[in-house]
Amino acid sequence: ADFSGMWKMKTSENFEELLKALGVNVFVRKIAVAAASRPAVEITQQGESLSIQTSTSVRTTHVSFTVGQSFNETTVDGRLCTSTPRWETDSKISCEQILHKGEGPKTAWTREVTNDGELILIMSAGDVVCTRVYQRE
Ligand code: R12
Repeated sequence: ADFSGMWKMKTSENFEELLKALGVNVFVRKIAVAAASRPAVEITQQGESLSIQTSTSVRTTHVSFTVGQSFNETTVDGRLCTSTPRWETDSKISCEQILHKGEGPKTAWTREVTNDGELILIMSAGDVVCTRVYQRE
């Protein structure tokens, strides 16, 4: 599947609940939720290698990885982790995260491009699942 493009978010469910499950305090949470309601996501892909830049007014992250190879990133609340991405289907990447330090709920994400050309990002922390749907700009 082709993840490349500039993506804009259409819907988001449970983002605040996700941050709450990660222990983000209410003050930071409100700011993060507001900022994350208007993200700009740019993905470039060459074969199995993806580069994903996610920009908001308070935080921008950039990850580059090859599916099948572990890499370092940060969890959505900014903690360093090792991530292991794999193909769940030929259009869905599933990634488990292991914290470098400390404890917290188990985190993971999946990114899938659907038949109708939407990008679905699912982030989880323990039992809490956040679903964000993007369309190409
Ligand atoms: C914290 C600090 C910050 C944030 C948090 C804790 C903000 C995080 C943001 C995340 C956005 C994620 C997106 C994901 C996506 C936009 C704004 C949570 C700044 O301690 O859609 O891919 C300092």
